[in-house]
Amino acid sequence: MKQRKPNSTAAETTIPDEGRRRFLGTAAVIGVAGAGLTAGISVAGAADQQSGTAANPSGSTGEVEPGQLDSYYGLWSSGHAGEMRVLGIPSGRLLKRIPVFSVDCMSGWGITNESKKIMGTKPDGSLIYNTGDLHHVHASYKEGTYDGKYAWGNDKLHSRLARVRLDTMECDRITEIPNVQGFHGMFPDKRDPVDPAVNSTTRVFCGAEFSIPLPNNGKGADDVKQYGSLFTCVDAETMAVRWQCRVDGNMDLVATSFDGKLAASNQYNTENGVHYEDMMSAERDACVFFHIARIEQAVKDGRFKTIGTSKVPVVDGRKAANTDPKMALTCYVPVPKNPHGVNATPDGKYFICAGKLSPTATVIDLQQVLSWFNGALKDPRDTVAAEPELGLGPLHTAFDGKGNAYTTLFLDSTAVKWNIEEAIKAYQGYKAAKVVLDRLDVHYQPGHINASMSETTQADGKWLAVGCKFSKDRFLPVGPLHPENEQIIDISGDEMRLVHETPVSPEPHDFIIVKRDLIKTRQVYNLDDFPNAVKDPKECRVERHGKKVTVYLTALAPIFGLREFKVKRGDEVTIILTNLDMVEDLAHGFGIANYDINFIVHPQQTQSVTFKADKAGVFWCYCTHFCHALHLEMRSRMIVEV
Ligand code: RUQ
Ligand code: CUA
Ligand code: CA
Repeated sequence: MKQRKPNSTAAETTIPDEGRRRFLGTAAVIGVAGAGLTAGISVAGAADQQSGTAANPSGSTGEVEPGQLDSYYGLWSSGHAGEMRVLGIPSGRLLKRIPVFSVDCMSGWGITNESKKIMGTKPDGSLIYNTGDLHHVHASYKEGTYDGKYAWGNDKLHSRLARVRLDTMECDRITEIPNVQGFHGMFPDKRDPVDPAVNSTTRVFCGAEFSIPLPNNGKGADDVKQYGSLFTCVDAETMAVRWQCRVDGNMDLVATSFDGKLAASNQYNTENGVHYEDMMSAERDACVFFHIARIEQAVKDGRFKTIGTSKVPVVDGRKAANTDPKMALTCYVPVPKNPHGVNATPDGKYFICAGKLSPTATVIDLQQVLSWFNGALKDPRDTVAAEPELGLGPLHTAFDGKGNAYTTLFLDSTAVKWNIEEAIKAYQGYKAAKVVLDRLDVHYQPGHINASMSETTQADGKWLAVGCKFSKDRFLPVGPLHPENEQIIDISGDEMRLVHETPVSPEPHDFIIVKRDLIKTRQVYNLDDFPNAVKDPKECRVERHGKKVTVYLTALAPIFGLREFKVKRGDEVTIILTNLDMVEDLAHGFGIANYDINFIVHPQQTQSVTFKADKAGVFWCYCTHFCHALHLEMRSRMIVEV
């Protein structure tokens, strides 16, 4: 195992102490004016970031000194923990967990009416799904780089696409995709569509990994010919499903081109096998390309079907229906068997499909793919520009913006740095080509890999994160399941250098590393954004309509607007709570003893809960979130009368 010292990188600027004190001072003053004895928690970090002051990590070691800020946001998935996470990079510090598909009793996600509405409920008000499997995180783009608006995460378990607003870092929409299972790969447009006449909004493309009977209605389970999988396009703004494209084989990861013309997905099961031996039987699988403009034209022209009860147009992208390249919606490029990740190079020229069962990565030239679609190229295999041998178990690839690629080798437990143009020369027969530039042991069995700003026009070649699936001996053991290990690697020099590692709770898959000044967060909500806001403590009251009772409540440190409220056993109670505090970071919580109710409200935010008052008695409602010197005293009583 190589242990290397960090490359020396240019020292980044430090925020002067004086400036920092000023921020602290301002925050403290607002704190006093706004809420009396507030905890006076400093908000220097947010202030730095909002004002755009360049604070720094110490750069070369990846350690971020106490009081200093990271230079990148890491947006991390969590797999079957069902949440999105925010890490500071390069430190690897966990800054926030964003519940998405999972219920979270700190924030009240899945408990408040507002979050339940986003997650989806049954007629009785309970959640449709309590679980999810969030694999991939990608953020919205404008002109080839992140615009700081949204991040999306997929749910492989229930085939849902979730959107997180990056200003509040909270989930605001979830869409379930019809007629698919195992929705895995996902990637948004990297720029707005080329032809606004056909489509004027940004899209998110979603690949489905499992084939299912179409329609999946209990018939045809034994007839594999009825099975299929669909590639889905979701509107980034409305989050509505726009269209689907049926393919042969399955899909796995998804990539999009920088010009908005192409999307692709790697296929490991072109065999359409149901059992794993069948899925490995063919020597070659494929990377399937989608000609987006043609698909959208076909939808516009009415050349589609619908499946089952879904109204979403489904076009036919299967091989048999796409034999004429000039009309084809899809192009199947053969690649070695059972490939995995497919990634777009930041220069916009290539997609790289990692071999998984083959020790190679396949470099596909997008210009050549377009040539095939124009009829100028006969064999789809001729779109391949290179196929370097990298090592055992290539899974995912990241980029430094200097022409180099970094691929994880799952079986070798290494990250390999290689040069794309050299690989192309080698493929053309040039013997002296120097393809592999460096190898670094990682610990252990890496899956995803990503570099700072990797799949954008601003790929900056500074930091690489490698998501290691096993940490074995790297951390104190914590029972049967070890944490996973995110290793942070300095890629600013010729050699990769491991600078440190961060244990993470299982099980992250993919992640992106975004320059911090591209994301502008807000800390205080706007009262007017909540139609049900209780705008004044004087408006606090209890209203009854038959057995339905609504409690209008405010929180203003350190008191709730009602010291007590009375309901009757058997009532359906809705509590609407507005936090009237205006100070950054001054959240209040609301927990009702023995009633399984727990949520928080941010400054100027309104949240509500609805439940059945099925137990008589006195139940203390208390502020669960530390807010004030009198936080413990911040209480109300729910009196449930018989
Ligand atoms: S996958 S280890 Cu869910 Cu992204 Cu490749
Ligand atoms: Cu309000 Cu603690
Ligand atoms: Ca296969």
